[in-house]
Amino acid sequence: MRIEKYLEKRLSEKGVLHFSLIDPEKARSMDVSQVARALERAGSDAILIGGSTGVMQNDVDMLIDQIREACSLPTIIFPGGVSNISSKADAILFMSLLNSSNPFYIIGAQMLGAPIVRKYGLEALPTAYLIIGYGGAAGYVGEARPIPYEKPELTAAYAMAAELLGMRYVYLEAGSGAPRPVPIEHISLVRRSTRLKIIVGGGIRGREEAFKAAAAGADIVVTGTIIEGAGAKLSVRLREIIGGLRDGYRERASGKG
Ligand code: 1GP
Repeated sequence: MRIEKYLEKRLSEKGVLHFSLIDPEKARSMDVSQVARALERAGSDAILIGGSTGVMQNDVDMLIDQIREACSLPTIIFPGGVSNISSKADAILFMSLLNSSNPFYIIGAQMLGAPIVRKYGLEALPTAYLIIGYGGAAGYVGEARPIPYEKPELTAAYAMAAELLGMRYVYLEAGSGAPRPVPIEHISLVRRSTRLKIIVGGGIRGREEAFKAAAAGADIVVTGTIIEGAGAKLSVRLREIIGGLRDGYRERASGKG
């Protein structure tokens, strides 16, 4: 429960958190140490590691070693499959892609992964993964039936089912690089309908999108693509996003969100 407690404590202090996603496949062309240091300096709260394609355990192990050397942020596996599980991480989002049309992504991969998670003693954060709209590679590979952007009630119904099944987190995913992030109506309706911790990601590139997600009720906002190719401007962009989150949370806490 170490990471779950860390997240709860940070949430009670800050109201909303920022996670950065590093895809091991894309990390090969990145200066990981520089990125990790920039993430910590800008005020990110944890690093998610995972990808839908081209990821072997060895890549994940090496990436985590590099991150550990450069910064002290916790590392959490965001698995695209069983090959993403690494003993070096602090925790894993133990996810079920609830709106997949293939039972493998709902419970099959989890059955294969559970003994490995146990063997490694990894902390599991039980998470419902829901693909909304665009979906990107995660939606395609996971054979999702993406929830239409204009149907927040379907997202809320899945989230309620997840809560009744005992999950504690819900990840609302528009897909990496989505042209449009998860609409705020989905976030606010899940917030009103459950007590799950709400993670939101996909297509969040700047202050405005971050502000809206936090104001609508996101507990954790994930950005991935912005670290690719941002170079020296990365810290500035991250600070804008994290500032947007803080202001969005203030708006929500003041009752206007
Ligand atoms: C993808 O939600 C994450 O799983 C991050 O998306 O790459 O669009 O920031 P972006």
